Amino acid sequence: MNTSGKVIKCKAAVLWGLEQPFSIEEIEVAPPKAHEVRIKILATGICRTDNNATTGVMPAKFPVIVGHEAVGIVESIGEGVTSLKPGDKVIPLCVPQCGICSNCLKPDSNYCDMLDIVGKGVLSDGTSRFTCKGKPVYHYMNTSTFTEYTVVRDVAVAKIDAAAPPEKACLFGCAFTTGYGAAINTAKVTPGSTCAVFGLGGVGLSVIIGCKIAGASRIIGVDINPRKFEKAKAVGATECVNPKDHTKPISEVLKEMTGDSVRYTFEVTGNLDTMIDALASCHKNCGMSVVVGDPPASSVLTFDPMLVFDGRTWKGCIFGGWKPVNDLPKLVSDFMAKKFNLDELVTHILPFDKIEEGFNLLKKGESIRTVLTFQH
Ligand code: PAD
Ligand code: ZN
Ligand code: ZN
Repeated sequence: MNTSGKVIKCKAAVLWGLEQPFSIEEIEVAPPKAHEVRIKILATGICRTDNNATTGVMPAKFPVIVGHEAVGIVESIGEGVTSLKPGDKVIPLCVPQCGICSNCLKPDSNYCDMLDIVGKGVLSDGTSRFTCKGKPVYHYMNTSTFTEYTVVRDVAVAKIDAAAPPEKACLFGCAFTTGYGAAINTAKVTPGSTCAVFGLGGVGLSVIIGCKIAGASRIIGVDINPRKFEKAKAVGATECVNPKDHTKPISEVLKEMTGDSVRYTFEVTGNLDTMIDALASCHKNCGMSVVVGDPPASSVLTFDPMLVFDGRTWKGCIFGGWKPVNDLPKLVSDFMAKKFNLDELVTHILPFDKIEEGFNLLKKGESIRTVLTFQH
């Protein structure tokens, strides 16, 4: 049935308010307006950042449809869309690439002005394309993928290889791209170096994959949940440490383990204390620490300035520093050419209406990535 230009009724997981469960509802999805694209979602991963919207750690307007790590098929396009056509296999982008803002024009910035980090939750004309029970439902991070159909801006879409398997390739919509890029683009990990990765979830394991591909000789995984160690080692960690097993600060433990030679550290938990621990754990004069975890909204961090005065570099990155419209198709091609293997990252595949179960696995620390699949 040709649905182009028509309102589509479909299932979506709506969050009606903070700390409320996902409610599977029938929603209406309006046709795409100018420079927008309507996408049929095939598979979507569950990321900590989605959970952060349910708790208020990340700003969102309610009611909202969250989700930002997906693969889908373009169902229809709005006026003026030239880069995409119905049938294209795509990844919706939480970090768009408009190509014309001052940030997109800088070769080394991916902080596109279209990024919705403050949770405005609407498209360019200031409105939403979703309604449920007569009420508008807000978008999230330009993507909103916990729904059978979504509408996004055309600058927030990367076209990928039609043969890419959705339940793995969706990880290019966030976890893999973010973690791998943090190691390759942001830290620029050097061959033979020693790295430490704090937080061994889907993003942290992707940092490990990046460090390994960059040629790091020692990669230390750090997590307070030892059940994460086996997977971390399977993707390239050479050893793992639980800070709870030690009375000394983790920076001292790492210094002793390595003879003070940790060159790169990555904070991939989103805890403020861990950001300081990761900074203190890299070499005081030539070390670099990268903040990947989302700091809680409106949080303030106090730290000893000697940590940076001594010579450490403290950086952060959004979406691994990639320019996503250009770079994601290439990353997916590298995946198809078997440059990296994402098998270890996807621990659970569930049907979409088991979304609540998927979030419980994340909260209990039992999953790396749960991927939800759709039966259209
Ligand atoms: P996850 O919850 O799957 O993994 C986080 C891991 O950190 C878990 O294994 C925890 O056990 C571990 N952890 C928690 N507290 C501590 C601690 N104090 N010390 C050591 N380990 C700890 O999350 P994820 O991998 O989906 O995401 C990780 C972070 O990255 C999270 O903050 C998320 O919001 C952020 C993120 N950032 C970007 C970006 O563009 N910068 C993109 C995607 C996700
Ligand atoms: Zn994410
Ligand atoms: Zn831009």
